[in-house]
Amino acid sequence: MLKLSPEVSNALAQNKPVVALESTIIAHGFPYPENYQLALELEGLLWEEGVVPATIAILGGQLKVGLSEEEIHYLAQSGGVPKASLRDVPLLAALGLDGATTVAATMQIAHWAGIKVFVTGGIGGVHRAAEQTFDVSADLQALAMYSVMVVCAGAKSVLDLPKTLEVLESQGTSVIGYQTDSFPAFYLRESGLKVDYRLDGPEQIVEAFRVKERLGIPGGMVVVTPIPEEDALDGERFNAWLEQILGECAAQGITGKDVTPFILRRLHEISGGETVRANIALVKNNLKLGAQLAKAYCRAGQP
Ligand code: PSU
Ligand code: MN
Repeated sequence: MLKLSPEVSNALAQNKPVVALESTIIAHGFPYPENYQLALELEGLLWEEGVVPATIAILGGQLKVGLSEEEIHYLAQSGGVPKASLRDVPLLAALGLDGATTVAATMQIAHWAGIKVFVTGGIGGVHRAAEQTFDVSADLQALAMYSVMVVCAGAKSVLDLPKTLEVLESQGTSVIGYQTDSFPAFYLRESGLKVDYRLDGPEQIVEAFRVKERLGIPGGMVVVTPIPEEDALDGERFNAWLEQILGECAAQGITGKDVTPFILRRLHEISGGETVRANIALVKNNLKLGAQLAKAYCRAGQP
């Protein structure tokens, strides 16, 4: 069921750098056609860096690692490809269906394929009021299980960030700040929270990951890098938008896996595209670091 593209398969066989990308951000994270353009641009940027892109999705029940332009276009414009997290993977595969993989499912499939670096915008986590709803993203479960470095700009303050960091600590997931002491909040450079470890070079991060592998410690590592200064949003305005949208969520009874896509879409609408621009900027910034990590991992040889 695992279908690697020839490019990804050759790169992995020859110990060449590969970076995994998720498909929920294509299908549900951005409007069309920005999502399609972004997905292709990210792949292009990786190729320029000498890194093979492996965008991951479930198509016709196959766990695809490395997509064609047509497949990316299909995910971007369809609107109807369901968001696929851990619990969806076996069902979609068994039934021959399509799924746009979240961070959790992308990590799982990347791990099965042998890919060590995965770049996304922000991870899912513990939602606000989780003490009532129990809404905790399966992204955290995946981070506890699959040995992949996940490069992100932290997580949105849509989530309860202190609780998210607590869960990561409980389950033994290391959180590393790349050239930063702070845990960033996606559109904002600061969440007011700290990371436990700041590492300033990709080689150091890779070494920590390889030691984890050598010790046989399961699970991933979160590597955070803040959105570039010039692309960050203004905190006060963002918080006002967010409060409004969380109110709409409650009023319209939006729950479960619909929460994240709803918030993203409403943010894009209310901000007149500002959040889309910031989101694109931070993903590209994450991608640069991801490419460096993938190359450093290959240079280091067998763990
Ligand atoms: N956070 C974002 N943008 C996103 C997501 C999260 O800022 O697009 C997506 C990712 O695919 C993530 C998923 O894995 O939402 C988490 O959803 P849930 O909370 O339902 O697990
Ligand atoms: Mn959820």
